[in-house]
Amino acid sequence: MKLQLFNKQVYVDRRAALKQAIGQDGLILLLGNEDSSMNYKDNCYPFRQDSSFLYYFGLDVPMLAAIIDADSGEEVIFGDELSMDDIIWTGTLPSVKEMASLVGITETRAYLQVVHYIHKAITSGRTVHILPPYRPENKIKLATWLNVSLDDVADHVSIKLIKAVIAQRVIKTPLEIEQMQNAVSISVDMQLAVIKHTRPGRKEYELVAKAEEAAMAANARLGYPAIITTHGQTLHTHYHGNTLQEGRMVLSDIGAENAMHYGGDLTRTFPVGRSFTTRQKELYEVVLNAMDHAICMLKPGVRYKDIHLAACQKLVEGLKQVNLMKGNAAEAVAEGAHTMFFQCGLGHMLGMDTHDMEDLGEPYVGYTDTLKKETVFGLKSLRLGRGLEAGFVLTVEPGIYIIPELIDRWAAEKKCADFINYDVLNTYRDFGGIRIEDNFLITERGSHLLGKYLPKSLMEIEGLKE
Ligand SMILES: [Mn+2]
Repeated sequence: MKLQLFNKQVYVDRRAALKQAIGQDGLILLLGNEDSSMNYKDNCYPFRQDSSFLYYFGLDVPMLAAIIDADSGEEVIFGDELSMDDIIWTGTLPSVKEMASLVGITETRAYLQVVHYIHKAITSGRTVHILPPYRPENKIKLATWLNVSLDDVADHVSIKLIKAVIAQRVIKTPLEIEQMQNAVSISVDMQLAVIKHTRPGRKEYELVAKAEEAAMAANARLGYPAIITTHGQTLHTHYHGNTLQEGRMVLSDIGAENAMHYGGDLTRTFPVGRSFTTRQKELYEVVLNAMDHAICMLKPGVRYKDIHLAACQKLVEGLKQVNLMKGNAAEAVAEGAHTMFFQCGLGHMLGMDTHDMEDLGEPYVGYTDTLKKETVFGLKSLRLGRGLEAGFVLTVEPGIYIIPELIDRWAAEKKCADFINYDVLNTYRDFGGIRIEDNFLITERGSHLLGKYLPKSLMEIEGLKE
């Protein structure tokens, strides 16, 4: 097995920057992931290393942990050598020492020696900085090693470390941008394969197969489970058993995770048959106009929340044109009337994680000490609100989702009846949903579309189907 890594200096520099951000203030403990069983111990999910561990230590191998001593500067990787059984069943690997040297680390210890380091630090009153665990096995380890209950692990998470890691990872370097360009371009190829395979009579899962094939053929995999559906109104459905029927649209939200674990996240909505119906065309244009408006606003200093709200207003203006909404567009957005159609946020950070660093906490990744996430329907699902900075990579993904159950609920309450034409809306009950999503790098002056261009206008999409 060959390990895929950046140059050693990349990791040395990243850790040096982290040490500087933490200052002389105790131990930084970063846990890698271990293999996770699917239905019995030896049948595991595909291994996915923790992204922060990958960022600072690069080693895409299960059962490693690492410590950075912010006081002494010492860096240690903890891991066990393979047993003969490991070698027989899963093959060989370089020794822990050899792997550590690939990322500029000379000190290595057996895995459980990490406990000794932690205890020593705690007994001498030093801080042990940890990130919030999202896997049960790592949570159990932390509880055991720190000698606290599982419920109390959350209280021992280091906000200082969270903020330092986010500040570093959120600004993508040219090396990372190159990886993301690659991941998004593979995602484009996946989308093209799906669109070209779409025709009446086929099943949704046949399209999922095309997406997986295109990813695997590029030495990538899906960064998140495919959303390929003729019921696009369900934002994150993973059911793929429907038959594609003429007259409906397919919503395809898929993204590659490349060999270096950087990801893309693209969505296109297209007709099952050759062309969109008139209603589909009209609402597609509404979403596309909102998207174009949002893209024009992308630049450092602008709050993403304001871009989200501006996009919402564009959606309302468009929905008024087709008589689904009425009244003053700004007031409609202030009242939340648009959330009948657009229940989620405009986008999120993107990187090694599809929702980049969401494990570290949305309040720190997408918001700040002074800008907190709102709790109302709609804005509670906006993962990114803060002011943009050059080097951010994010998604822009407006949509219109016609959810019959939501129509009935709101109509019964006469909710936002000054802004929504319920009689017209009821004739759209079977419409489905539209989402269009691309990925952008924020630059000094504005933004840059990542990856190869993926057709998105009505004409371009229909052109692909000929
Ligand atoms: Mn997305």
